[in-house]
Amino acid sequence: MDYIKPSDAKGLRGLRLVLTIGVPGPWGESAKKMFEYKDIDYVSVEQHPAEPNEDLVAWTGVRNAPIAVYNDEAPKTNFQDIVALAERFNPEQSLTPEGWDERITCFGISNEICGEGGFGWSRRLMARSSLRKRSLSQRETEILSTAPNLDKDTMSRAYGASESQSLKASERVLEILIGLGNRIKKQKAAGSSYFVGDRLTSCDIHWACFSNMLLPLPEMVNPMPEWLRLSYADIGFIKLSDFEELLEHRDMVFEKHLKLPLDF
Ligand SMILES: N[C@@H](CCC(=O)N[C@@H](CS)C(=O)NCC(=O)O)C(=O)O
Repeated sequence: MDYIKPSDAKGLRGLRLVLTIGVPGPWGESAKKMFEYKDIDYVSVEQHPAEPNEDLVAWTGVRNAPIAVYNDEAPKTNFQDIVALAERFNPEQSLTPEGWDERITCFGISNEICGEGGFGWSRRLMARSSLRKRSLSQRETEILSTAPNLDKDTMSRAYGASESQSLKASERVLEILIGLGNRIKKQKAAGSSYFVGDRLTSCDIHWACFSNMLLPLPEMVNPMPEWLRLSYADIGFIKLSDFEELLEHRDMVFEKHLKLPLDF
């Protein structure tokens, strides 16, 4: 993927999407896939993980990614605002259910996946502790030694959590996976392969992109750094075999609706 610098993006018009360079950040991938699905063009702007990104902050007021900036509008960083922007640009290929109940369910599911305290957020909390707690094989130690020296202070300042949230991160992840798994089983029994109704909506894309933090997509379609793959795949006491339907769902979503390989 070609990126431009924030200082160059600032003077442009149209849609500029700030993304973390070199990694499939789940929030960023979801934003990218929503725009791709709807054939909405954007210019990719670089954000460097765990760094101060001063030029980005000077332009948008925000240090991390994704950030969607359209013309002179306020930068959009929240997953829900990014879906709304994509819907505005291409309402025909809608990713939002029409019915009231279905819409609330769709955004509720996305909030469980992408919201503060949700799946991605809690997986990040797990990652901060789990790899350090268990003993690593020699191969794992070698792989982790290739990880860049990310500024841990910047990250813990950026993504604060209470002590109980940190302690309960794995349980919260499990709760969400069980909820999502039950939902997809119910939908399948009613004849649908999607989380809501009988067609693709934004929460399906959110799950497909965030599922990388349960089981990363294979190297061939997802050439992410090995150290990050190790961290994304480290799910502690959670058993992958309990969530086969969720992995089948993401494979179906990528196969039918989204482009692979991932490009970051
Ligand atoms: N603002 C997003 C969450 C963004 C987020 O957590 N971004 C992470 C992962 S994609 C990131 O930028 N990490 C790199 C960094 O913080 O430097 C939302 O609320 O939907």
